[in-house]
Amino acid sequence: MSVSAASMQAYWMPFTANRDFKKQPRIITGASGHHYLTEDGRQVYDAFSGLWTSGLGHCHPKIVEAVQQQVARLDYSMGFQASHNRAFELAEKVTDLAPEPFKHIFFTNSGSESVDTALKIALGYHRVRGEGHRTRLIGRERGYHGVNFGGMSVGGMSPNRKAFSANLLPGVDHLRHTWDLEHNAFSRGQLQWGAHLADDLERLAGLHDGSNIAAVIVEPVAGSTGVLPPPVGYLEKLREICDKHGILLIFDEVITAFGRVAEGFAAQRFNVMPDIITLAKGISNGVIPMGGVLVRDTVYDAFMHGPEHAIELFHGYTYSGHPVAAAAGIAVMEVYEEEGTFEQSRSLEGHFEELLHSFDDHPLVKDVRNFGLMGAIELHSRADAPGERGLEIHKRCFWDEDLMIRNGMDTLQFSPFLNSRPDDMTMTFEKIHKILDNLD
Ligand code: PXG
Repeated sequence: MSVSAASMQAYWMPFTANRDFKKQPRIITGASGHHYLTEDGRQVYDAFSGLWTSGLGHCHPKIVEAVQQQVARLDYSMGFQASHNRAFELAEKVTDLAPEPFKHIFFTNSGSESVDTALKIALGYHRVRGEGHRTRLIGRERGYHGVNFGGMSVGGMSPNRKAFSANLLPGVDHLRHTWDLEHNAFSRGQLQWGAHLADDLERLAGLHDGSNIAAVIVEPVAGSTGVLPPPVGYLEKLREICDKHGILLIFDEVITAFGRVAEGFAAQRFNVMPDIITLAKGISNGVIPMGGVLVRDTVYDAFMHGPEHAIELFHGYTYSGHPVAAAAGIAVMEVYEEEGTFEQSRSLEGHFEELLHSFDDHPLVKDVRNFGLMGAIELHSRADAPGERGLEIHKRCFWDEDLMIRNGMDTLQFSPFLNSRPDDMTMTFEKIHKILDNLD
């Protein structure tokens, strides 16, 4: 084994059952294109494209070269008070790709940082405009907005909140989630039922008075919770209620941006424009950690007042706009354009949907959901052992089928490459069928 027993103990792995993992570690030592290389020399097909991160595949030559060149030319420069060319170049490329009103981007290093940055920008925006009383933040049940205190507070995944319950931000409410088996089981694409669930925002505006609410944050398609597409008309309704009460609408597009739903941003796919967009993952194809917050002109302009020698937003990270991450991002944006990645992504949607829904009648399956190249198969849990069946499938995929998938408890999640070969997608689900057919 390439990892020593001592180093195995030294590393406390994130979001992993550490003791279970360390009994039979699943170690990756390389990657190329659509495969990982394992330490025992196997090629494992990656059906989750990293962690929703690597839509273009692993070690894309153009991105690798851009990173290699940049790290030798400028490894790091201060990002406060001075900066470097690459961050500005990437900012222009991303804002060019973004919907019309989004002309500015603040760089972060992860989705979690993007979310907390977005919440701070929203609070700061109201304050600079003389509406400092707008302090309440609204998230949604089953939402995932990362693991920092802001994102955890507006997030709605119970296990992530449980241990920190008393320390979450005050003044946060949650909209109801949109999952309802009675109305939406085995849905394909957007849900036909549930637009009215957006009225929950009107209820909260009535309860607190809309003038006290700073922002609402939602994932346009909820990802981590197991892919919950929005009901038809739901996002439009949220937009309408936000406008009525002067509330900022934040789309958390950490997963949905950069082609996952066949457009630069889900805002474009759904034709609903938020005020702030958070992003990460696909901005650098996962190659170097990076995230960002896109804001409308009106939001940026609101901060650009007061003495010009004064800092407008007291916020930033040592590595905001890191030159090597920015170089990766620039190469990634070029590849998206040169290879027609978002069109490729769209052309795969139908095949992906059919493959996922070939599980609709399986006795172990409770629900199947998909949107764009995001898919989930939710299984019935074993009595008294929620999550066990999902983890077992993940492990069988890895060891027996040379396949990497992700399970969130008993929900199997799929995030195919944006440039997948249709045959590989078919092979992926044939293997899943084989495993499910031989599982208790
Ligand atoms: N917002 C959203 C919508 C996300 O999906 C984050 C914020 C946090 O990003 P960082 O970079 O801080 O991890 C995420 C991350 C999964 C899975 O299995 C999802 C994420 C990360 C890891 C696994 O669904 N999303």
